[in-house]
Amino acid sequence: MSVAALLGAIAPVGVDGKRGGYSRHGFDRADLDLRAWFTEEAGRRGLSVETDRNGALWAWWGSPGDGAVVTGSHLDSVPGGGAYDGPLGVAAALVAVDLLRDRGFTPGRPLAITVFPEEEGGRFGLACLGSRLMTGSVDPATALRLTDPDGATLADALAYAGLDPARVGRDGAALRRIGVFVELHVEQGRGLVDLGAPVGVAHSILAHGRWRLRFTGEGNHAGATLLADRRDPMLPAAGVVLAARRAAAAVAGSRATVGRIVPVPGGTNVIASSVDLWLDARAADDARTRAVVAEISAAAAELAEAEGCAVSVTEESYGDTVVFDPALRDELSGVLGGVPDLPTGAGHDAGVLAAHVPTAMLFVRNPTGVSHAPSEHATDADCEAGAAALADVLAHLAR
Ligand code: HGY
Ligand code: MN
Ligand code: MN
Ligand code: MN
Repeated sequence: MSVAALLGAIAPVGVDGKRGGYSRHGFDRADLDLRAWFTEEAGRRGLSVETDRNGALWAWWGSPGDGAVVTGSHLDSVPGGGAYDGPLGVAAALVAVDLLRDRGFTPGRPLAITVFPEEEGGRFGLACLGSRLMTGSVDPATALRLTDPDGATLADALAYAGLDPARVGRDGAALRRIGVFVELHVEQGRGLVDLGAPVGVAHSILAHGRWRLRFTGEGNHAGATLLADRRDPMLPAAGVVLAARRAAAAVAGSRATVGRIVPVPGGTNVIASSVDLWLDARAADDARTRAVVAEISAAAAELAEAEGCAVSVTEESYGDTVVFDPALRDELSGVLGGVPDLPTGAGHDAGVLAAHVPTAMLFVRNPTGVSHAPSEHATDADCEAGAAALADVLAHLAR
């Protein structure tokens, strides 16, 4: 079965009628359907599937064991996301197993495909939640208190998925099972397009984090309240959106984005009592990311004071720059005939695991360069080239 056919099975009609985002959340019905799809496809290939204490799926070729060659990615998406970010890595892994079987290859060490839950943080707000739990990069008690937009907690979601919330947290046994982890991912940018290459190796990941800014003012009537009598939190919130762009523009290579603003109560004829907005900030290193966020936080304080509002800034997640192991990068590039290595601005479970186990990433060309939107794309031919490259890498590592 081709990568495209596998992707077609799990990318139902998106928001605009095209192939687009699917499971916007971890551990809800849509996500459980995707997990069932993966389990069925893995079973078709004779892979035995287990779920670890943090909800990651592991599909084993042969018996589970320590020091395994592990590949995989995620199946959840962002609201209105594309059909490749995450699923391409999972589908390519399944096809790579097919290709290796066709070649008569038998792994010389345990080999597994993993699916990490809640990579996008689209439901509980913490990106790479599954891999952060596995590596102990997030405190379990803090994680279990995370709530989704409907007020359900992660503990509720885990229980709904048949898992014991009391068992989440750093999983040393799982980490010992990973001798090397290789994630294949659609490129989120135009690097490979500009290089004219279908496949590449990841060099590094930007430092990046998420901050919630909460502006608190006074809810009131949109018609009966004179302007002079207002303490409208929407004004400083709007100012921060512009301040974020200014702050990022002043630091080379950095990015700052406000993609989500939630006024409370959110009535058209109601002055909001509070406004939450989320800042996504990224830069080449920790110092620059922190500098951008400090600049934005200072602007937020000034803007809030000018409108008689209060503001709080809460860091919800953060990951420092990741530079993938140069020797492993070069080794895999060599296996693939010298494909280029390139940086990425996007975060990944591989970026979390890299601090704990030998880790690498393969990228597949994205002709649009767009991601986290329905126009994210990879041609069928490049998807197959990615799966073939992954098969070569897995055969090399599991020889
Ligand atoms: O947000 C990211 O960079 C990733 O796509 N989760
Ligand atoms: Mn993503
Ligand atoms: Mn991804
Ligand atoms: Mn009224």
